Amino acid sequence: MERSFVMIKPDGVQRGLIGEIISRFERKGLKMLAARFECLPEDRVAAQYNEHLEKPFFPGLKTYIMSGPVFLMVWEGKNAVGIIRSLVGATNPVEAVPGTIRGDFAVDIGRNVIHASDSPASGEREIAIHFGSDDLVAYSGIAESMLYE
Ligand code: YYY
Ligand code: MG
Repeated sequence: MERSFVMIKPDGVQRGLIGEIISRFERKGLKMLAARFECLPEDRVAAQYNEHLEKPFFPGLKTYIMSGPVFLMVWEGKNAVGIIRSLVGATNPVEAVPGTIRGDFAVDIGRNVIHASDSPASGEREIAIHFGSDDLVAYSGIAESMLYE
């Protein structure tokens, strides 16, 4: 099983999309392991986006991510990282296909509603930035015997 770190960004929270996004993940068959609602401190924003620290868009990205509360989650499932990236859609909403979260709800690249890990390794790295191992709830999903072949 793979795990992915997902964050509903301040625009997604303020636009009332938390329930809509969780619902899409639940319907797909993914399993939530942890969640937290908070305003992020600067050090964790920098750690999460460490690959982008030197990019010209980083100062604006940091200000935006810290502009209000975010909803952090850990989701698990077979191929969870790739499946969540396909539910989320392309980074730039102009390229995000309708039916994806960004395709349905976003317009600007700098206000694209949601973050999701781009590989299993970044998933584990990003989970460890925001959650301790005690925060991840272990339980069996009763639908898994029907979901997985
Ligand atoms: O993983 P993903 O969120 O789809 O895109 P990244 O290339 O990792 O960029 C992270 C984040 O930075 C993106 O969601 C919006 C913002 N960003 C931006 O504001 N302007 C860019 N030209 C590229 C990225
Ligand atoms: Mg990324």
